[in-house]
Amino acid sequence: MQNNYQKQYENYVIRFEKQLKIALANLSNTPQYLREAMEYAVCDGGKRVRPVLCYATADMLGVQLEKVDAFAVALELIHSYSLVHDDLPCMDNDDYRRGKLSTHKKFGEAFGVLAGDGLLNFAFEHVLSKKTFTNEDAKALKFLSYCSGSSGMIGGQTLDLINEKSDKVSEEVLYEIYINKTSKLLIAPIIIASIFSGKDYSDKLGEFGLNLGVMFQISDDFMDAKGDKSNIGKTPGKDEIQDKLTSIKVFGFDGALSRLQYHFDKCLNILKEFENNEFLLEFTKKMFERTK
Ligand code: GRG
Repeated sequence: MQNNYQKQYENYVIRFEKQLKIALANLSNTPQYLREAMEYAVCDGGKRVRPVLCYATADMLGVQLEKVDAFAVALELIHSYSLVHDDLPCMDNDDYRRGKLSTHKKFGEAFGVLAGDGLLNFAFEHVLSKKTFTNEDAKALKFLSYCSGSSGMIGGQTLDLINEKSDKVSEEVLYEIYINKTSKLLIAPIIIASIFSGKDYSDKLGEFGLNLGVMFQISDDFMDAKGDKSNIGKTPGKDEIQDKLTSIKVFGFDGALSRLQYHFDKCLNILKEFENNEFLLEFTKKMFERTK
């Protein structure tokens, strides 16, 4: 499975990069400097986890990949915008992202803001430009707006900022932050793909995405604590230096590790209820193992 998995992951990424290139070629009337900043932020870097999740879920459920191509692109555009804004001095203030200078460091702060704004808007323009726009597309786009907006990722980032200086943050609040800031944009690709299957898998797959997202964020906390710049692509150890709100801070090292295991087990149990689950099982294992 190992080699098949890697090959399949690469195939999804190749497909995604092709779709991204086509999409970006349609960016019209965008000032050259802004366009360069947007392309810098979204091209050449990142694991492409959200597009891969979207394609893999589509494959698992027998959905034609063509149907989700535009969403795979939109998801990565939105994710990339969130990283650009997260790196700004008024947010996390990071000079490096994806192994290179963060967008505002390269293009200036104002253009970091504008490149993020441009990517976000272009994500919706791109999906709305699908040649045939079906009811499923509308439903999927509505879900994407919900997951990335103030009831999802932006809301989660808000709660994170509000609580980050607090001495004592409850388990409930930390989970609310992680579910919104991280899980929602991982639930989105899974549910979007499932919308095109014609069947309602939202309960089970929503639960899978939620647990995957929390697991992903806890493992990200471990990687910040233990990683080096070459493998995480950004400045390591910042969470502790900046006294950030993380699972390690709230639960301690062992507590965070046991929660990681708990969410991993939950993911596997849900996936086992599906046929053709091999890729997603391996994907989940890889996410879990990257912590070690
Ligand atoms: C600024 C609106 C706004 C939101 C920011 C995404 C985010 C919310 C903050 C970034 C910091 C962070 C820890 C986010 C949680 C999600 C996460 C682990 C992002 C990193 O995603 P990867 O690992 O990154 O998929 P690559 O670079 O591989 O795409």
